[in-house]
Amino acid sequence: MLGKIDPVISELIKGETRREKETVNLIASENYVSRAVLDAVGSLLTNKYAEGYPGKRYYDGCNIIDRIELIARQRLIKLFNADHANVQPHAGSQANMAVYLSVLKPQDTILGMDLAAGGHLTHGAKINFSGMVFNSVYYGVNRETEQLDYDEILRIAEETKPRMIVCGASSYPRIIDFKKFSEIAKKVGAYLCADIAHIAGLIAAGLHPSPVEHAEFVTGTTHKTLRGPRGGFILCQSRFASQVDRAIFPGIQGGPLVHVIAGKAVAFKEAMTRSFVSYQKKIISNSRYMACELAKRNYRIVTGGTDNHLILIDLRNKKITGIAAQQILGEAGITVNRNAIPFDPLPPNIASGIRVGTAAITTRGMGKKEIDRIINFIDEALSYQNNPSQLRLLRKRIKAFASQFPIHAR
Ligand code: DSN
Repeated sequence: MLGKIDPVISELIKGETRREKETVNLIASENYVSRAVLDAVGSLLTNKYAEGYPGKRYYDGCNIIDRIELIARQRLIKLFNADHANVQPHAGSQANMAVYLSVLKPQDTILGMDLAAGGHLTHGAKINFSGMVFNSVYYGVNRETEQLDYDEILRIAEETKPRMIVCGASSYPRIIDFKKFSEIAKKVGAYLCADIAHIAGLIAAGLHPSPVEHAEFVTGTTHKTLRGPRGGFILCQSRFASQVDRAIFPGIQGGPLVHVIAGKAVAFKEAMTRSFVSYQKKIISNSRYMACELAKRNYRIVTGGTDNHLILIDLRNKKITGIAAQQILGEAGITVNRNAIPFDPLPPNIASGIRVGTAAITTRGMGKKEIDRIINFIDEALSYQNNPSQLRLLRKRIKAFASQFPIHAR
């Protein structure tokens, strides 16, 4: 039907499907959903307006939508053993915004991880609402270990007296000690918000410590390691439930995306299975193996390794910038993103490193054997900086390799 009505968009979707099949996706924040999630997201639930919450909607005809949202909420609560869940945030950014607005006033101080050290835009970057509305201050990582330094974070917290501390990261490959963050927050009288967007799947599977018992607020996205549709969520202690819900609606959002909420519910169900736990274990073992093998080829791995799904690679000894590596790997059919490394001498749009992740390739069923091949491909591609004809040949080989693996989670 789409092909008849809008052949242009139809062809573009087919093109993107081919691209996803024929390339190797190492973007740490991406994944492939199951057919079941796709079915829910592509359903006619997109037709329905449902401003409000189950039982308190501003539109009629929401009885079925209410059931869907309640199921999504209950599953999320069970998955993370939380008091209260809100499944309406359109993305992680809205989840963070709603948490801040639920208990803070403009100009209050928030202490978050510096974007340049691995934090996220919404953790107080000056170019983001979080740094415009609030007085944002930052912690980073230790110059020697390239890891979080909790004594230093305490020192900064005592000096800056934030109303809220935000922990969690976009490119941090190590375990985050949420308990220590909560002790720091308690010492300075701050709320703690843990943004688990990247590691939600690992936490759901019990493979990374959970922040739920330590933080008043937990935010996340559903589409990274959690392998659901694109979207956000909030977990909070019961005493903040109504403030958080009001901050989402009517605070910053109107009608929720009900088709996406249904997709989230399906993904939460999938995340409760034993096969999901095996999948998450495989993500970590693949990531550790990849970091080790890259190091053997003289790639400098930031922090010396990884505990989660992602690896940060410092390319300075390879005499190539992050942006150049991203471009050349992209041309070869390996998708990555350039990434600042801690204390990066280059600006973030150029960057000295790349970030790679194993969530997506693990969904496709890849393991050690395939990772060996991918590392060979990376090595080859980076050596073809001035050799477009070799790069084209390599692209064909990568296409043949990638096309053997399905792109739907099963
Ligand atoms: N853009 C996401 C990432 O790639 O990490 C964070 O929101």
